[in-house]
Amino acid sequence: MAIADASIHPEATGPAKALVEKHQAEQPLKLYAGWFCPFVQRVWLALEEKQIPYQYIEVNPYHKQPSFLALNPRGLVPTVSILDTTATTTPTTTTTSHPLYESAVILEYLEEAYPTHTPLLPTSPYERAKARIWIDFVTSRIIPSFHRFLQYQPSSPSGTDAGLQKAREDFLAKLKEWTREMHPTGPFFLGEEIGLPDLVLGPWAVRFWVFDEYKGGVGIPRAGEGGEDESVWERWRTWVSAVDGRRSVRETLSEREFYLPIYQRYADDQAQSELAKATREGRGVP
Ligand SMILES: N[C@@H](CCC(=O)N[C@@H](CS)C(=O)NCC(=O)O)C(=O)O
Repeated sequence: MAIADASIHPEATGPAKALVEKHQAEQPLKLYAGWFCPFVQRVWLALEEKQIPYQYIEVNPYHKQPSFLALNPRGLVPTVSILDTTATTTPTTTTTSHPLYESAVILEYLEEAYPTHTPLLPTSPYERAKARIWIDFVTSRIIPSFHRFLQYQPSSPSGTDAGLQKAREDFLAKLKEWTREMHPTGPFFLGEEIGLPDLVLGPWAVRFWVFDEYKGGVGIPRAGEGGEDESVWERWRTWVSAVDGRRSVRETLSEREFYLPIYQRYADDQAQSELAKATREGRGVP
């Protein structure tokens, strides 16, 4: 059955449209993507940062076509398909395409499969493991909290609703916890160079305007107004401005007006995506 989410704009616009157009030629690695999706943006950013050749293929994951479900039975974007030239599944086959899905898994795969491309994790096993704790924190803690806040339905439209304020405070507490783990000066999470922690949260950080639009503001204090948390928020602002100014981030974003109807449905708690349902049922990220 068609759901309202299925009526999203069919293609990328603005800067992302230009990038999509540059990545239409056939490549061994295909990115099945939705222009609007922050999980897709994670992988798209990694492909851009690592300069891995890829073919961009737009998919509307709310119309679950059998050909797409054959690649990813969960029917979610991002999904990638990789041409493995070494696989020999039958005596006569020398090349096979393999699908892969789940943004965090794809990011790890790209790190391992393209070792000579720009690394996005530290070299020391201990530092890599620590980075993974905070990568997981984004998916298991920050994003569910982002969605509880976004999908919260206030009992009054005034923005003073106590439940809304609690959702906001919970979200801000998680952001602070993450920020305290950053490299002291950065500007990125791990230091001077962009890395996977930045790529996993960046797509949400550049969408915080949705809280201004629908929920009375995200609540991050302005410079100098953070009180006893000022140094944490100062570090956060440094990080956001580095991420927000990054070429790969700018070029993978569409025009804001096309995100509006999508986020409006989340803000009204009407979205029927797996993520929206998981949030309603307290299940975190699907
Ligand atoms: N855990 C997945 C989540 C991906 C996801 O939820 N993608 C959304 C678009 S942003 C989707 O494909 N939704 C289709 C649906 O909910 O049916 C990942 O990290 O890749």
